[in-house]
Amino acid sequence: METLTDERTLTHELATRVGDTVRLQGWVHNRRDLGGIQFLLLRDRSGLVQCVFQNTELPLHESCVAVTGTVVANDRAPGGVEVQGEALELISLASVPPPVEIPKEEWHANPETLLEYRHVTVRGLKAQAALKVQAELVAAFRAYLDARDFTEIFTPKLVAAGAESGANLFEVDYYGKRAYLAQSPQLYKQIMVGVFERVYEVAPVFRAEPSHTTRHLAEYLSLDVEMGFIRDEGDIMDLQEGLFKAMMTRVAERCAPQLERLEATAPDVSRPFPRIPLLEARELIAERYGHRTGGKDLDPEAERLLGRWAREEHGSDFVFVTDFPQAARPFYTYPQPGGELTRGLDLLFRGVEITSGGQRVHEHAMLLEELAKRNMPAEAFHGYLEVFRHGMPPHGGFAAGAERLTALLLGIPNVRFARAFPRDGSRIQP
Ligand code: AMO
Repeated sequence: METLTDERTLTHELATRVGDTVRLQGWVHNRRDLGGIQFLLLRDRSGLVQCVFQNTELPLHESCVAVTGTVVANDRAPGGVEVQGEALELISLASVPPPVEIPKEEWHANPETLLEYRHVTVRGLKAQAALKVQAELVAAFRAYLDARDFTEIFTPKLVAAGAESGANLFEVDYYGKRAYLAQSPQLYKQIMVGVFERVYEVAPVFRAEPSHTTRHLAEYLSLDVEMGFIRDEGDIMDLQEGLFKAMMTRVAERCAPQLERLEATAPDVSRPFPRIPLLEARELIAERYGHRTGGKDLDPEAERLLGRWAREEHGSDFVFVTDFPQAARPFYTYPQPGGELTRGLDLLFRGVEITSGGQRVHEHAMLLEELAKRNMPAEAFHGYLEVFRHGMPPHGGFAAGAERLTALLLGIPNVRFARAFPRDGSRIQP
């Protein structure tokens, strides 16, 4: 790899540099003073190394330093090598200790404190590992779709109407008029099918979620896909299955240190993802596990049990739930004949919903009917509706929340720790 600063060595290169004199730059991750001998645990973007000094005063945690020294093998040192420090340069001194001890970052123990000081605690190795895996997931998402002739799109986040249900919209004063923060790029990604046939978007969306849960954020990164000229929603499931398999495979290949840091294992994606209609899923859960769900959807416990069934019976951490009833889906979902069910579906990962999607209505008259059924005003969707009078192919798509996906993959108990600066009902800083 090309190095930007010639004389700088990264900690991950040290195993092959035993005997060399190197110059490292990074942060004081930890320090220990045993009288005449001092240990500085140096952190750079590639990892950690122990540097040993004599009669040297080490600066506060998180100070930026440069260490010049000799690389020596040491079985007892983390990583099997350490650096015998010869010179310590102070690049940027920390003037106060960190608000939380970064090496002791523990999400279960003190989540509120960690989030309050997130601008500093986000440097912790677990936080860093989670965000690195997320970046890799997003890169894999783009790579898979680019290779299949999808085009990345960029749609507005200030909108005149909500695309999903109205309840959780954030209102904005838009030049004296009422506007909203986009809940999803749904309507725009469909419109863009008329341009590119196959599109995707990676962008934040906003939901004024009323309840405080460990799986909901007020702002999250939505990974959106839409594809035209499909046969039916089966094509959308095939696409999702291929995509998620590719994303999981890439993380397994490229993120071994991060997975290890978080004691996580990438899922085995060698088997097909089972597909089960919602009503069948509800019966199965009632019969097999004695859990009966009310309402029109699956409750979190039902999702968890269905995830368990998929794992036990099909060796899969993923399962599609298909044929959702109309009452549980937005107006743009393609209805099945008879008026009860739709071609809307969810994908569950490890017992939690990770995507929603399906086939969409592409006929103008049918769209008007679906809006009317839900008592939604057609005027609010004027431009969108207009597009369906200009030739739209059968199409469908889906969206995943990047933080939820990252958290489930890594076993992170709270989705907030899968976003650098989470927003929720009680937090807008840092
Ligand atoms: P839906 O509203 O189900 O569907 O959202 C899709 C996926 O986004 C994630 N998600 C969230 N993640 C974090 N915090 C939240 N508050 C939150 N809400 C949702 C979940 C969910 O599965 N337009 C449709 C998608 C489509 O049909 O293409 C939509 O937005 O992972």
